[in-house]
Amino acid sequence: MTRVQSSLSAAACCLGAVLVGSLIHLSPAGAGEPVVVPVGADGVQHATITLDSYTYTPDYLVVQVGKPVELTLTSVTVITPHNFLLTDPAAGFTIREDVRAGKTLKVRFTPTQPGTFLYYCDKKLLFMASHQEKGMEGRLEVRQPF
Ligand SMILES: [Cu+2]
Repeated sequence: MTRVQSSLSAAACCLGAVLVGSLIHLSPAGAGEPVVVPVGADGVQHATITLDSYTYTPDYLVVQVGKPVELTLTSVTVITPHNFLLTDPAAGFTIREDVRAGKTLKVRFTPTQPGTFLYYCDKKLLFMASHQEKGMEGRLEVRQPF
């Protein structure tokens, strides 16, 4: 093998590693362990979600129906803006909030029916995959009181 062929195959190898790496990054919503949100002394279910590029942590929350939920959304990015969409009017929430780089904000709602709902970021650059497609989504499971 000549030196040129050798470096070409090395480059192809690296490209393959990068592709495999990005495929592994695309995990389904709620791939993490479910986090059961406790009911605070104030009767509110408080949880914090960290936004990064391109993840929510945790990405699987479990709450009880009929009790208020307060989510603290904290972005740890330096530049990239993200958002948080969680919408199902019949289930008690219509949330669409921009969370700019480094910012924290709170959203509050009371889930009115059991089910599993997706939260996700729909930001995208022209011609690029959306943040959701890059893995930025999570699962909210609303259960009967437990
Ligand atoms: Cu995003």
